[in-house]
Amino acid sequence: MSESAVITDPKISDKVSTFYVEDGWPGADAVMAYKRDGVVCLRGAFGPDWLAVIEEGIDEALSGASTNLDIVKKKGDAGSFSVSSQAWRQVRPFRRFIFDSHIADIAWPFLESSSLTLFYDFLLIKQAHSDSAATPWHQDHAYYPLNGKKVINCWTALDSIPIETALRFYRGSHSLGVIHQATNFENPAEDYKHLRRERAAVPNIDADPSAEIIATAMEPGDMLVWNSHTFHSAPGNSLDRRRAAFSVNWVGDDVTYDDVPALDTYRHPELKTGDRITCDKFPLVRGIGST
Ligand SMILES: O=C(O)CCC(=O)C(=O)O
Repeated sequence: MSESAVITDPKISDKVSTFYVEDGWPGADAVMAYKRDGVVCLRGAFGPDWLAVIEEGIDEALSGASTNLDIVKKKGDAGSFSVSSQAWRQVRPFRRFIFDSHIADIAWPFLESSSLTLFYDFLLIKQAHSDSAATPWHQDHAYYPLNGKKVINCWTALDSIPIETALRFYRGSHSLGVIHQATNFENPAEDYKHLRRERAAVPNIDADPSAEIIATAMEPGDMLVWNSHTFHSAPGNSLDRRRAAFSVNWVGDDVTYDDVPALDTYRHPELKTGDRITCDKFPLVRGIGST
């Protein structure tokens, strides 16, 4: 696909509500749009200085500092994609960004919570022509051993992301009140490792005429904020350049632990069902302690 390609799927509209740094945010209008749609975009959330800190972190993470790093090249693709999570404890620049930038101040109002707890960070790099590295429809919450609704993903674009490689959201799906099964990203035809069979399978969102799919092009430093119940997906990277993002995931005061099988990133051996999750691994960053 060339860089001038446009989305041909008429189902996808450029309707993610967008707010600008000059407006001072997140204001009440941004929080209201997030509550209605389950996602908003904050333009220019981070400038070149903070983006440089993240890039420093990426260099460290990819040179061995991140102990939870996967680099995958799908069959037939020229480029690989890399994911790393919970790297903040090993990667100092990621720690700086999470604790010293204004990201917590932006995130906290969306949760309408007395506290803001760091859940984990996530680095996603789709190298040029990782064409098959598509992200299937999923709800982040399907992977979490958590109960509660105050869980958000703050996803900062590190590259220009035209709409054809942008994340897609099922508008308002956070309000459906159902967590579906987790999808196996590596092979969506196979069951996810920690599949919860009692949950409903992910519906065919692309074929559902009532599902409104929204997306938006992004520039470096723009940040999406979405709820962990919101369905989203993304195509592979068919461009001739990198498409990377760094996300920070936060929880608020209605969230408790659910002691079920899940990836180690999201679990803590000492937490029991019903516990608040705030601890060394999931530290309190704003507000009143909840342990
Ligand atoms: O950017 C992508 O392809 C997927 C990102 C995503 O789904 C996530 O961070 O939860």
